[in-house]
Amino acid sequence: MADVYRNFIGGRWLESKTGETFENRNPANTDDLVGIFQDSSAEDVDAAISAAAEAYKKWRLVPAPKRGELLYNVGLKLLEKKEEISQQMTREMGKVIKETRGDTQEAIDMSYLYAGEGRRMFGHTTPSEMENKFQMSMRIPLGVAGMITPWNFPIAIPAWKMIPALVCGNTCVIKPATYTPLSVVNFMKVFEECGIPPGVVNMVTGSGKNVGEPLMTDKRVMVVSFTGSTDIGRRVSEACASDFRHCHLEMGGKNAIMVMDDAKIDLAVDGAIWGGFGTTGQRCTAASRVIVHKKVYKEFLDKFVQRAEALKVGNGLEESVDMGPAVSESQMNTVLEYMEIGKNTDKARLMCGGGRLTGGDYDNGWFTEPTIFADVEPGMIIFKEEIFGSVVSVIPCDDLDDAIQKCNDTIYGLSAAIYTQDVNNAFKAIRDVYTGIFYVNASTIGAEVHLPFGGTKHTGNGHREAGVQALDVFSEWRSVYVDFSGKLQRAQIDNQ
Ligand code: UN1
Repeated sequence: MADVYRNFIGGRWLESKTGETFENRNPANTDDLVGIFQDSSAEDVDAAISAAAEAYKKWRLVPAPKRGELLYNVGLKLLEKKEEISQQMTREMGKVIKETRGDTQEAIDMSYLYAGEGRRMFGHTTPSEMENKFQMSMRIPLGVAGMITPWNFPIAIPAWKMIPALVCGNTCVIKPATYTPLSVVNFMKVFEECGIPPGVVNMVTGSGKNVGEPLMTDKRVMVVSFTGSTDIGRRVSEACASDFRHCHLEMGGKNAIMVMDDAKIDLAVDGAIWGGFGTTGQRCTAASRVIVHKKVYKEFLDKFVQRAEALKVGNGLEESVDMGPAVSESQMNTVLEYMEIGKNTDKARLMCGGGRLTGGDYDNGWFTEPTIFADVEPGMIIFKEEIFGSVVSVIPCDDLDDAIQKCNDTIYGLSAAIYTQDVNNAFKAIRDVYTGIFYVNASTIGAEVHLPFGGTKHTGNGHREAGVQALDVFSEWRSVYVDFSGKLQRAQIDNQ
């Protein structure tokens, strides 16, 4: 019998008031029941928000360096449990163990980075235009912060959101993705073991409709941080708009690698394989388009296809496996549909893959083939839409200008990359590609926690997570004027 996991509310592990549960199964082997989780409702969300609101009264007054120390301990504890957490993550999500170790490491990095931020969180002091007057700006917390997180980075993304929120003095209610609640349960246990006060972090599992919706609409939740689809992001934005509550949105991508005629082709192929098929293509930053200069198009394509065909697909717990399954049956079906669209509607040239992997152990999981379409053109559906699976489109281009134009020809703006040996090409692309993240001679994936993460256009709403910039999501500015002149001093008037 699989373990039953409960919600974490006010420092206690509680069953949902609904009495309902849902199953979480291993996408590489659906006979493997990972756990049973609470199928919660608005009532549970209400309890979690109440606990967070109560805990906020004290947590906001804990000195930020102390909050930072706790987060440092969270990092140490995550490190201690890294292997166990990563193994369980592969089991519930499917991506290969090397990558889940990276996912856990990203949460550790974030904890260390923000532990230090507890002693910084810089404001400004400025001279006054008056005599005997002091002024400064400082960050203040918002209150209860709500987090709605995706399944593709089951602990890294919760850490990107919760760690900065906590250091700023907010308290948190998180709704994990229904495919990956165990990783967030593990995260909550780490907080608990590090002695976080009851109610400072809370977790409610369940569906978007029954948990996500009440969380985003509750007026006590002062900021909602969401990562997921553009459609749900729009809904979060609308839910917060009427009360002017803050929201931070991190949504889709249709990221491109540009390969110029002077590129090191083998290096570019490495990047296209890693960016296209790493995490089974289920990254917001996945390299789902590769735009290749016509002079090296054939050479690149031949090598790329050869490498994709050699990828070992299977259960991500086996160290030698390169690519795991899709996270779920429905995600697999979406990807299979795009493969059909590529073949039949877009009529792109299928170079390899194009379907589901079947036979033997594959029949127990949601495995798709590494798939490459060539001669893809702007206007085709597979050029435009985010697929979130093991499908890469290769697009020919005439020169750098054409490549940049095609790279920018998308409603999204998360990540992009260029492979070139020409520094002029590289800087022109850095300037003219309109994305939040850009790589030179590296793939579209691989962001580090101390730089801002996020995108332009339909990818985001102007915010960034990670980096020092995440502080802006989870705090507000207060400007403070201290007049020690003992008399009325009127700004803009008395100093003229
Ligand atoms: C995502 O693409 O969904 O940049 C997150 C990376 C990781 C995070 C990716 N550090 O590849």
